[in-house]
Amino acid sequence: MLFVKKNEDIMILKLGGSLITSKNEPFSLRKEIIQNSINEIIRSNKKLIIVHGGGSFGHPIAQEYEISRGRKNSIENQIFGLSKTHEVMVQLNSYIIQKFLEQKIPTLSIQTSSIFINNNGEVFCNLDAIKQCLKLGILPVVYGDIIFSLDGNFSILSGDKIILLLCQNLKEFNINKVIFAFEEDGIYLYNKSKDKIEVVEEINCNDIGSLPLANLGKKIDVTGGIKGKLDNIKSICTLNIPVQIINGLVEGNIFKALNNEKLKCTNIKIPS
Ligand code: IP8
Repeated sequence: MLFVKKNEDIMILKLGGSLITSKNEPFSLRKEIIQNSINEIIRSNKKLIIVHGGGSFGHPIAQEYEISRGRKNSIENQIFGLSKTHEVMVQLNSYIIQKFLEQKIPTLSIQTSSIFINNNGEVFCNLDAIKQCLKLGILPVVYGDIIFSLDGNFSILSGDKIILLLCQNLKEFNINKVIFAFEEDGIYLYNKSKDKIEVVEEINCNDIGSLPLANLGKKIDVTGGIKGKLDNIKSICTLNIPVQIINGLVEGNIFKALNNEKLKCTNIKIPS
């Protein structure tokens, strides 16, 4: 079928930067993980949007030039760093697109910095290209990127924030689930009675702010780490879209999540 009916069900899948790249070594792809993820996505045959993060491509450069903090004259060559951050994200994105095309899956790169713009802290978007992709059966692949502000400033728009913006603005599609594929089994909480940390199976969206989050160590992340992720997830759930946090390293998990099959993960329940 070429054209989709109104309010067709779609899902959004985030391929976390720490999943698809090795965060310890700049510009290192986890090729096998990417290939397995792509195979599972193709096998699931679901209509979806893929959003991927920056990992060891975007984050180190963005951090070096302090892009997320906006224009700073004290940082040498910061504008060069702005284009460089974008360029390395394009490289990562191209690799993923290429892998889909090798399997003859129509896929299109959507350039975040061209469709989102910041005006006084509010992000505006033109999602027509994504809508047309979905209508034509093309898989749109969006990515965390730099974002311009109308006042001449700039920042970073994370993959997570992009997902929230898609959920808020893609009204003619019914987004029935957002899946975050990371390299952990889900959200780890500190269980006081057992004095140990464990993955929580289900979280009520309203409880997100008061969770005893376990500290799993700090990696370079210019866009807010787990706390920032959970704030975004809460906003997504508030739109009545359930969220699932899965371990993309475990073979079969992405396929299972896309097919709503049972798997070890954290489910964030929408408010009842
Ligand atoms: O990894 C950030 O996206 P995220 C992208 O989804 C850049 O936070 C350019 C650092």
